Amino acid sequence: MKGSSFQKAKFIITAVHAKNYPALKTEDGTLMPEIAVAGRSNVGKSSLLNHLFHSKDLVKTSSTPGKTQALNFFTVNDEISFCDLPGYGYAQVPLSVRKEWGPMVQQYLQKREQLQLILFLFDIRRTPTAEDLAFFEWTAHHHKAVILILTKVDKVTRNEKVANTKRILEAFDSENLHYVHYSVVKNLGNRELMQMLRDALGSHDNEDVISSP
Ligand SMILES: Nc1nc2c(ncn2[C@@H]2O[C@H](COP(=O)(O)OP(=O)(O)O)[C@@H](O)[C@H]2O)c(=O)[nH]1
Ligand SMILES: [Mg+2]
Repeated sequence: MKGSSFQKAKFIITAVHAKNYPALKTEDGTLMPEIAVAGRSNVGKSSLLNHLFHSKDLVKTSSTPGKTQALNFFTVNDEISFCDLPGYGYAQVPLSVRKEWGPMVQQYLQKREQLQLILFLFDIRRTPTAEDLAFFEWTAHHHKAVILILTKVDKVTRNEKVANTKRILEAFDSENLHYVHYSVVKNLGNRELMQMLRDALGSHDNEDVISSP
């Protein structure tokens, strides 16, 4: 990861099945390391990607949350790829559609060998439910590095921010969990997150550092 920001972001493809995932390669022919963005519907996944990409609408944000039931792939600088995962936990999505979510995301986590890092987004105003904890454990189970991104911090006071962060970290109960506070609206957390991404992908050669959850 050379630059300090993501220029030249491109939308590549929408896919549901592994056979349609794109094989994205850098100039020298190696697979691009991939970063997946995961979390509940409406938590701010697409907004975060647009913010990282300095783009207003490359990634569609949802006025009807939970509608996206597919994986969307992007590249930046022809160097790194991103996958915007479909969100879980939106009650108004029909059960038939919700049932497809698990196998789709599970398949991705299992099959995507170039997946290096999962950005797990969590709304700072919420308390983790059993569903959130199950999903979080699921990602850890696949031995991928995870960064917890606490989103929409512009919606809480300073005191709430401290108290909520403590409560959320306790609920996830994971040692060495890297986390960052984020607000797209107030432009907070971007620099810290970029540094964390650089650290995570920069240690590419060192399997131990990359794979420890
Ligand atoms: N206040 C505030 N709203 C946000 C922030 N990030 C996203 N949103 C809003 O949250 C809603 C869902 O965002 P979206 O990115 O579509 O969530 P996704 O379903 O996880 O992709 C939209 O109305 C966004 O404008 C943030 O940092 N602060
Ligand atoms: Mg979205």
